[in-house]
Amino acid sequence: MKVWSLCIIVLSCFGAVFGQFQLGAETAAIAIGTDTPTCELTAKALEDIRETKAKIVDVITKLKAYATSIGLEIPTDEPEVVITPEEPTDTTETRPVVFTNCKDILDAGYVTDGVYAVTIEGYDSPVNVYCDMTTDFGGWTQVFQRRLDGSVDFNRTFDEYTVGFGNLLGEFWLGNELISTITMTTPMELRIDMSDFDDVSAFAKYNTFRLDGVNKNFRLNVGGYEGTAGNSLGYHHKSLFSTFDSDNDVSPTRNCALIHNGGWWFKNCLRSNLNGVYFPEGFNVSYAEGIEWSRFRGLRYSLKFTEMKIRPVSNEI
Ligand SMILES: [Ca+2]
Repeated sequence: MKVWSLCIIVLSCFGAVFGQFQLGAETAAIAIGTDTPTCELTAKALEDIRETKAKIVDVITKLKAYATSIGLEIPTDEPEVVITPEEPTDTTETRPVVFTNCKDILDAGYVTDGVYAVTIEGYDSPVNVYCDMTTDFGGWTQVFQRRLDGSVDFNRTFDEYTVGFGNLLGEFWLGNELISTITMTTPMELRIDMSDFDDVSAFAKYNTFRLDGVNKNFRLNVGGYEGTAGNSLGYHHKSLFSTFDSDNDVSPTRNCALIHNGGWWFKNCLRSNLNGVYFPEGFNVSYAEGIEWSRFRGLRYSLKFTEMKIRPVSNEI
């Protein structure tokens, strides 16, 4: 009711002033002689004001009644506050989620093999990797090598192996720099799956796998073998990565990568090389020029399929 009260006060003041002028100077006594001039109304003037105010209030009351009778809403000074309920939280909203490896993604409920984006320490933007979510209870982070049809040339330079090449959905090498960063950041285990052209499959697992940085030529640190394919990588432990244009093997007379057609951690050449030339089924492979894993099919047989993949050592199924 403050609006109406305000009107009343305003009109009352108007009435008071009007009354003063109407009453004239004889009804007002002006006190002069004080520091602060004051105006005092006589008792009669106050009575006139009260009567005027009562009349105004009466008029206002009648106006309100009339307004109500014709359906006009009379505003109050305590307006109804309409509380708009907050929009319900949309729980289906897609929020950016940061995953650092395929195991995290698997734990979040993504169970399908495929390409996912992960954040890698030292990289400004997410990196696409291929996650094998199904082999050996899943969570095999970052498949970093695949051979399956010979569509990609693996006889590449050191720099190309450093940054990676190929197609994540086909044949590829993820890149030594990335593999090194991942394995230097988080202890990883390695799994290698392979099969021959008779579709006989085998695997090799290593419970430690780490590549040193480029300043150490991506030196291989591998150990703790188990599997069905035989340990044909342990021989290369502590070997540097070599390509035809960067001979880092221990042979003073040979360039193993040049001889065997692909980049690998050659020591004094072969027990394995999964980055050799892809030969089709039935091709008569010469000694150790193809995709080789000596303990599985020997060094005169080039494999049909290989995948190299890693996941955190602490992975608990
Ligand atoms: Ca050499």
